[in-house]
Amino acid sequence: FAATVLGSPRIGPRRELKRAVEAYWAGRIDRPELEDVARTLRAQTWTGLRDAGLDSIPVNTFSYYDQVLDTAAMVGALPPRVQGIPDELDRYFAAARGTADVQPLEMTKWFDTNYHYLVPEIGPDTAFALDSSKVVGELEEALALGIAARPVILGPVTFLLLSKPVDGSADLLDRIDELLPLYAELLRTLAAAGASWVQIDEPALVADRSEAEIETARRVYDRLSAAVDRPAVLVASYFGDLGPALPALASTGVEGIALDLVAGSVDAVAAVPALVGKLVVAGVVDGRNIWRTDLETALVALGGLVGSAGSLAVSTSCSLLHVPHTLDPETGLDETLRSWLAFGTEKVSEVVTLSTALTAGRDAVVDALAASSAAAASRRSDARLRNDEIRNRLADIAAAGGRAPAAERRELQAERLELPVLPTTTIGSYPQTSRIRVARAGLRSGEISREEYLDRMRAEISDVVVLQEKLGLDVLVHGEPERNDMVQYFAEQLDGFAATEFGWVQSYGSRCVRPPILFGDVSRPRPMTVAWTTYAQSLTDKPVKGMLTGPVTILAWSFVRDDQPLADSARQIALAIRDEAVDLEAAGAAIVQIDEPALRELLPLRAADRPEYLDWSVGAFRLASSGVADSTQVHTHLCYSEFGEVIDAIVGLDADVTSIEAARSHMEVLDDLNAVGFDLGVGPGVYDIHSPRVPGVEEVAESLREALKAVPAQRLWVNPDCGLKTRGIDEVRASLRNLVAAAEAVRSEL
Ligand code: THG
Ligand code: ZN
Repeated sequence: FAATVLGSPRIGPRRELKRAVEAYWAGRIDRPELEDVARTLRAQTWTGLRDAGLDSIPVNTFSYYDQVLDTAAMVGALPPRVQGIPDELDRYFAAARGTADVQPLEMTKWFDTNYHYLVPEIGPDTAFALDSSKVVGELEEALALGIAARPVILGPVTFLLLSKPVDGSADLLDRIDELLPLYAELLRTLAAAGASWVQIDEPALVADRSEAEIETARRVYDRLSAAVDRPAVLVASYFGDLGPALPALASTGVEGIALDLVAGSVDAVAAVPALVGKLVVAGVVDGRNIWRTDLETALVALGGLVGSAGSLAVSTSCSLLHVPHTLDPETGLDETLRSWLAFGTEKVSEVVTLSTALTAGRDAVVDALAASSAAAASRRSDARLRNDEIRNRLADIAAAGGRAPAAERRELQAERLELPVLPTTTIGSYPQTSRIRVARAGLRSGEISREEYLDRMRAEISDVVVLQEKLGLDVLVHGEPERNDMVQYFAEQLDGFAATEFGWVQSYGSRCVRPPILFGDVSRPRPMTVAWTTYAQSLTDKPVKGMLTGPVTILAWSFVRDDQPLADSARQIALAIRDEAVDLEAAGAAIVQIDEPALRELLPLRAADRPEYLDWSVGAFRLASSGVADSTQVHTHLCYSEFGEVIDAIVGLDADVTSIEAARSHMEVLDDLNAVGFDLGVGPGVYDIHSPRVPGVEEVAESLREALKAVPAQRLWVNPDCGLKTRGIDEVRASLRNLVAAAEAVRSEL
């Protein structure tokens, strides 16, 4: 084949799947209705890809929740605690979301994206067994529609590397020989059902892998390609270069290898002679960003591959799961900006154009090439890409000094704030109630005026402040009713960013985000949060924290410029956040919190690239946080539990107080921080906000006593482990009451 994509968005152009799945969970629709929505979406996706001109179409990229969970179900590796649930779909959703009696699987980030997959648990008792019904079902469904379907499955190496060993299991890759026969049988079944190609995804091979792991991958694909009665095998890599895994895969009998030529480079290909016998699927169209491809540049890259590959197909760099469905309904975007963009559908057209250029010659696509070049030229020359005032300010600040040493700051802040030992606080957001959602929708539809909306938000803030005073918390927040998604909220107010109306991207399960588009130099036309914080402060004598999102997180959750280093974009955002922090301080805030929950997420997949990343990301945070006086306390919040790789960066942030998601692994994180000499304020979350369960007083107190073994009382803060926006108000009230009582109890023991 000559033109394909590695996968498609699946949530639906109007989030049809999200709505259907949530309706099914709520019991509002039954299973046949859910399946009907799913089948219709799949058919639309496939026929759309076919009609656009792709000659090989990925299937089984649909999922009711997550493709890694689908794979666990396919190989019989759902956790034992859900095995007793008789209905197969209920069992699947129980593993994904939990039930009253059953804990769900853990969720974690899919490589360096903002997509989350469910982490399969594999123990000594996991008995792998093939259930190919989903993938075969989708294949047959597509073939019946006359689609040239190519089933996509997650490869066994990546599946095991992403899974979590439980119950005493250790190196899961040792289990590969149990999985191999299942994959071989699956290939036979798919061939018998009519598949001529199968795509086996092995993205784990673009991260650092040991020689033994690469050798395992080679052996796996030697074995699978030696099987008879199988479709042609395309091993797909994405999110980086395969490095030493490329020659290993090329030495096997697989027919094709897909390469990410956006995150990776074409140079690697020429160095691997064995590729001349294979189909190289060239991922030259960026599958995870929204820029229109410069087709001339892509043609040069493709040209560079011609002698090195047996044959060549054009594709996206990865699945289009990470971009919105289509640019079509985005009528609100500035025309010029719109002409620079390509979402899912538009990227498919680019793939077809490039493929046509290769097979039929440039003349067949001159108009498309000219349009692409014109868009690229328009983007390059747009005045919004360069704001010299901002660039000059950044150059000046680089020379300016930072904050005083932490110990000096601590004294100044203690004097100013007069907080008790073990101060209590919350992370920032309070429940997004239906009242808040109704008001936001009303403002959008024009049903209520801007003034009315502001009044209602002030009423929410007032409620939250009164609640916190009643509970006896020491450091208050305004509750963030005005923010739906924090990144969207800031991006909407910064120049250099654009927002979409329908640009939803799946984040996990039925949950979606609408990443803003960072297209130009960033500046802040006016304060973004000051009025809300000031209003909250006017209602209380307790300190109210100003709440900001950090530059790295804003960057990580946006579609970013690809015409300058991420580090440069980060510094521009940091400057805007710095200005906001300074304005908050000038308006009276004694504490400013700058959250960086995504600091870990952007960590490069290859260790060699990490020092540079940590350097600029920490630098951006410090730029954002060092404009305020030494007497103003800077807080930050980080919310993931795997701190290992960024532990030094946490020290580097130099925030006066760091709250972390650690309800489950409390002591480990504190010990790790101690080990690297961290001696600033720390608030290890004392209860898990991801569960509706209300923690008891004694339970929280015990957690604090544990923490006090690792951290002196003078440095310890008491807080939940994350924002409260997804919780119900009654749970929050009860949980925080217990949190305050526990802090009081432990204080009295000191
Ligand atoms: N914002 C953004 N990215 C994120 C998070 C975020 N990535 C990591 C983590 N947080 C993901 N968590 C969620 C949690 C909830 C939702 C999305 C991602 C969610 N979304 C609404 C939905 O799908 O119905 C839509 C929200 C909206 O209206 O904007 O509930 O916090 N950028
Ligand atoms: Zn958090």
